Amino acid sequence: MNQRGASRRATSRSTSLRPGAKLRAKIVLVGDGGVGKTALRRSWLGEGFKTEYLMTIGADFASQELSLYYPETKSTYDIKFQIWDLAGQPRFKAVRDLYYRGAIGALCFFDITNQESYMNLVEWIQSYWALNGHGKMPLLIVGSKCDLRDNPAFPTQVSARYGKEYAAELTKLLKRKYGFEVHYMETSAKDNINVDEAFKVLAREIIRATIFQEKLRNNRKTSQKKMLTDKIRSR
Ligand SMILES: Nc1nc2c(ncn2[C@@H]2O[C@H](COP(=O)(O)OP(=O)(O)OP(=O)(O)O)[C@@H](O)[C@H]2O)c(=O)[nH]1
Ligand SMILES: [Mg+2]
Repeated sequence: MNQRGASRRATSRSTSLRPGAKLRAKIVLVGDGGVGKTALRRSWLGEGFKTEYLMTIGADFASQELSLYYPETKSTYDIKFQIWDLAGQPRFKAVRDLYYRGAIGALCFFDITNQESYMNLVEWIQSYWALNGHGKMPLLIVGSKCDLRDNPAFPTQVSARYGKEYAAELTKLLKRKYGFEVHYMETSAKDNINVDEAFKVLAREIIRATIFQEKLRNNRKTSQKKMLTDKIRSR
């Protein structure tokens, strides 16, 4: 994918969220090389599972729509995900960094059989927030390849507790100010476990954050208006 294509799509962000209107949401899939980002994307799009590893070069693009009922507003929202599946191998860093701009959601992966990929998660999250142009935006922590959980061929594993605690810590830091929660989910592209759910949970948090930001903007506008009216009255 060329850079012009990347930046053109990066700017396509719908700022208001109305039931019936389509929310275009650019999302990125990030995490170390080989953690299973492409496999999960392919599985969600119904493209099947491949056992051989074909690393992503730079980034791959796909789009997919989903409708989600959001109980808090009793409304259904249509979301068009523009999915940027970024290359995780270190050699692609420079080109990869160009693709974050405009992203309002991320699936941040580690492989449950690879402790280093868990340790590196923090850097992936930092890059996403630093380079998307909007700051601290929603994300889901994905513990991938859960079909290998407790498989004796993979003796070093990251326990679910680590994923859950990490997500809970981030939620504590972010929820009050940014309005969304961070969840942890274990997935398997191979056995189709939690594939739809991962994208749905991310969609829900993007909706939650967007509604929260809209409320903040409206409250700010109302209090500015009130200040102005009070000033005029007091003259
Ligand atoms: N057992 C198992 N293997 C998986 C799963 N997901 C991916 N794999 C395997 O892990 C390897 C890497 O998967 P990819 O999806 O290409 O990894 P990636 O994160 O896209 O890697 P980069 O493109 O290099 O960043 C492949 O051999 C896949 O078959 C899974 O859910 N279970
Ligand atoms: Mg890939």
